[in-house]
Amino acid sequence: MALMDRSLVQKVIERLSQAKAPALFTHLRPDGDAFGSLLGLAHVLKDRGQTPTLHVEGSMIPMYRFLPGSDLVQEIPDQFPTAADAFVVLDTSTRERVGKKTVGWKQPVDVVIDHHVSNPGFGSLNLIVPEIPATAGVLFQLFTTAGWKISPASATCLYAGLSTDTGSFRYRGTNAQTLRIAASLVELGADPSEIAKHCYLSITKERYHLKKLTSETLSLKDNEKSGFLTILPDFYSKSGAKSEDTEGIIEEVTSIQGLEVASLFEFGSDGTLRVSLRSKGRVDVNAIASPFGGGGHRAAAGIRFPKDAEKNRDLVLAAISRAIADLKD
Ligand SMILES: [Mn+2]
Repeated sequence: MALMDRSLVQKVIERLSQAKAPALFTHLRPDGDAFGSLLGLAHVLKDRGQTPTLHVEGSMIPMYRFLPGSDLVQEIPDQFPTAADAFVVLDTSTRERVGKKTVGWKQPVDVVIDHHVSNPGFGSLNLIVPEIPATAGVLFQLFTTAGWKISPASATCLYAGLSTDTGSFRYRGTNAQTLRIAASLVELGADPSEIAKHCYLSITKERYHLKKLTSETLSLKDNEKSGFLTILPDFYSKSGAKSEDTEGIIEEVTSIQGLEVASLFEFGSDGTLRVSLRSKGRVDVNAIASPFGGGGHRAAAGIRFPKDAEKNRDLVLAAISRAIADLKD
């Protein structure tokens, strides 16, 4: 518990306890930690007699429907829900990433719970713990401190979040404490092999096809220390895949021997560009993303550009080249 400010944790516990009907949100293009944290918190609050509502831009992703309570997840409403008495945001590094519809809301964010080092703290209470590699892990520590019961359903959701955000406990940041949290969640009812089956061994053939098309675009540069992939707008019509199917494609490039940085450039049909960056750990990709208004972690970061896709792709590639040139072997 040394990692978390005790008085802040106490305030978060009090604020969450006070709410009869907290509205829980996470980031757009949600991943395993986003859904796992959202549902993990929802189960605990429901077990305490509260009635949380759960909101995600674009609603539930099929891959994560195995998570207990996934039918509770709703599309984000046009306005902040009138019956809600707390605005809680999980695993989301900026206010904008809560979702397009929410950006104009006057309702202030009450509680932010996150692990992104780049999070500026956009709530009244901000429990941001970069030392824990997943928001699900931050929630576990919070529940333990509060003495709140973690049901098998909640443990399953939190374990899924912790497992996916650490790349199955492989990424830098995974430490003894991470594994202790995982062990506790297993004791509380999470089934590692069952969760892994859903998170890692269940891709659709459309996703496989998108991955194949994207893999063929691989370009190695910087003396084969960096590599990038490109997704063109027509890859979706060719493969039948959806935008969430890009998750994980970049990891395979990162695994190439000798490679330090992998990037993926997704060109939208509307001129936008979405960039994903991954590092084996020597290069800080959060530092590459930040000057462009992006962010994330040392080993994984992202950037979004509303226009000038090709120009911005070249600028990011140049920044990667400079970061690699700065490495001392
Ligand atoms: Mn996360």
